[in-house]
Amino acid sequence: MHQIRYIMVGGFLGAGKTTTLARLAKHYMDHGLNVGIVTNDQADDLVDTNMLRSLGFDVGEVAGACFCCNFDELMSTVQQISQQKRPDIILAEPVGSCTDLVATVIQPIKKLFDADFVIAPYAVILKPSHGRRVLRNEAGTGFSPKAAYILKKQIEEADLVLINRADELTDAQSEELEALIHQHIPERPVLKISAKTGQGFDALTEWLAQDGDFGRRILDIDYDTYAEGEAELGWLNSSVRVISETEFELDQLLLDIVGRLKNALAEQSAEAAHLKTIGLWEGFFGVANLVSSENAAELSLASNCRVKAVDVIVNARVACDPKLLEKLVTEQVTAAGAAVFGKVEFRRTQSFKPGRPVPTHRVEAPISDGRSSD
Ligand SMILES: Nc1nc2c(ncn2[C@@H]2O[C@H](COP(=O)(O)OP(=O)(O)OP(=O)(O)O)[C@@H](O)[C@H]2O)c(=O)[nH]1
Ligand SMILES: [Mg+2]
Repeated sequence: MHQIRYIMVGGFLGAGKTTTLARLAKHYMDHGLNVGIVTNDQADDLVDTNMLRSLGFDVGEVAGACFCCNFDELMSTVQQISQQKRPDIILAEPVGSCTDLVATVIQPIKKLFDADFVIAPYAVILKPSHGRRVLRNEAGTGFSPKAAYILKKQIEEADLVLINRADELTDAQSEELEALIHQHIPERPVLKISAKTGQGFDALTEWLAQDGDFGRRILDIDYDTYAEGEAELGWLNSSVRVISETEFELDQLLLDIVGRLKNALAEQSAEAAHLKTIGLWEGFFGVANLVSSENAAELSLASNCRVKAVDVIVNARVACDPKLLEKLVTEQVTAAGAAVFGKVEFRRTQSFKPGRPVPTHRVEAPISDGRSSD
């Protein structure tokens, strides 16, 4: 009987989940496998979905609530993907402020859909910038201890922790991160990867191909702290059209939006967990990001094109009040549009604090699927 391998990759906002999944999807497709990707967010207008579709992948989206709170939609999205071509692999990206995914997603799949899926090892990405500050228990992480709690819980439930951005880390820095992880969760397997360059991906795909009883580390978690930590993040998804009488560089506009927002947030001492923006026009697309106050704004995918109009989606997750976030995004996107002599039409903006997570299912003790691991 054909079972789908369910590969979920977790990790904090901006850790590199989408970049990792895109690389994994390409790897599996190059090996002749059918791959479906499921993205997730608290609202719609997702940079990730648009980016992955623009890259040519088969993507389903669960928008409006996280996987754990909308488990049925996760399963029906997988079914929809399966209607065209039955996937060999489903790659799932949970919301970066979510945790307790073993108890609320993986274990319920084992319990309710055991015949349909094989669960791959649950890999969680550690984001070096915020990961280092949180695991050092530094004051001034940019996040409150409650938001930092989420990042810690995320790695606690992992079968495998991935230290991403190895391309940027010195040996001493990645050794420090590994030591910090092991202080927090002794003896947990750790892999150093770069989702950008592909470093460490042979080892990662070997890991993910293992059959075993994975996804069984059910957290001891305080939902009040988790909910309060998540609610400290301002969330904004906005879609905008910029129209100019003169041609402009699409990539420059995207970088300018993120760069201006970085400065505006710094003035308010508001830490960005992840700012991302995609610009789409007539089949062309570019993406720009900011993953923390200590990183620079960067163009992660270049369109290399000049346009007179572009549809822009901005997704911002920042430790600040959502009203302030909306004001800053409105001002800075308008200013970036004006810099290319453009008129900016805000089509739709959703800004809010994530609500308390109320999982559809929560399994209290791991279900054994008869396979052995560890
Ligand atoms: N240098 C470097 N940059 C990376 C690497 N992986 C991801 N990035 C960049 O980090 C940013 C965030 O990556 P994403 O893959 O969008 O992160 P994410 O975890 O999906 O973010 P959310 O969905 O918002 O939680 C992008 O600008 C990526 O290009 C890496 O290995 N090295
Ligand atoms: Mg993502």
